[in-house]
Amino acid sequence: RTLGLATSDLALMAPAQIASAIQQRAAAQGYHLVIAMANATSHAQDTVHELLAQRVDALLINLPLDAAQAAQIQQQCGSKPTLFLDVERSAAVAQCQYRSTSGAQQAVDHLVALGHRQIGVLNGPASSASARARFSAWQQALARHQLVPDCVLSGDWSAASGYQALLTRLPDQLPQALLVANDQMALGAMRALHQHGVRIPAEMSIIGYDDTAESAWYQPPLTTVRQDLQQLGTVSVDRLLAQLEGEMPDSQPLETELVLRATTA
Ligand code: IPT
Repeated sequence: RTLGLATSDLALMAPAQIASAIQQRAAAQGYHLVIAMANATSHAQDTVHELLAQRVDALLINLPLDAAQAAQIQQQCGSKPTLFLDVERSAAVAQCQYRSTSGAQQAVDHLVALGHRQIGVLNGPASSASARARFSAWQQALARHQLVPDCVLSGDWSAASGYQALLTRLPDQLPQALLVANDQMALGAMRALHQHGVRIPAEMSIIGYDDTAESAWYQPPLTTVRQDLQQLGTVSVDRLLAQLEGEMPDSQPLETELVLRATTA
């Protein structure tokens, strides 16, 4: 009784914490977990092949995929139950994902309520379905307040890329507030701002995305859109096991929550 997890780079905080939660839930339900990790150059199909070669009974796919790629992977897995964690919402495959719209709206409403009108965004990589979903959700949320992004930056999810992105705007081309697509890039952005003496939140507000375990320990503690990664692990294993029992897949989105800490004012 073995489950397989194909995952994005575990050097990133969110995928690592999701994998940890999945492993815990699988063990609690009496399943062994095999992990195959993709890297920057590998193809999703090769990562999935590694799992299939180890005769797993069902697969969790936490790789960024568009709808067509997901359909290919689904086909590659044949009759084995599969569940996708990072895929275009429109894909015709079983999914376990956070809703991207509500958290973006809450974050934008919070900044607007604080009086901010110049709101910038720091996107994740364009190759990622979830990064694209977050960006379009922010745009829609801003449009409801007759706003467009004041500046559009992007990174590759790493803290280093968040740091580099902010350097392109420092010292004085900064928005009043910045929506960042994940907490790690927010960490790097904050480092660049500290280096230039920009006070957070007095001179610039920041909202991250994920609420990984470290985010409450940033200086100042990070306000962020929380995806409960422990819950994601639990629910994804339970949904996959239900499929193994022959139930119809449940692809209901999970709900995010804005966690107010100390980086917005
Ligand atoms: C997504 C994280 O939100 C982001 O921070 C980054 O780590 C990315 O994964 C890596 O692929 S969470 C994913 C389940 C959409």
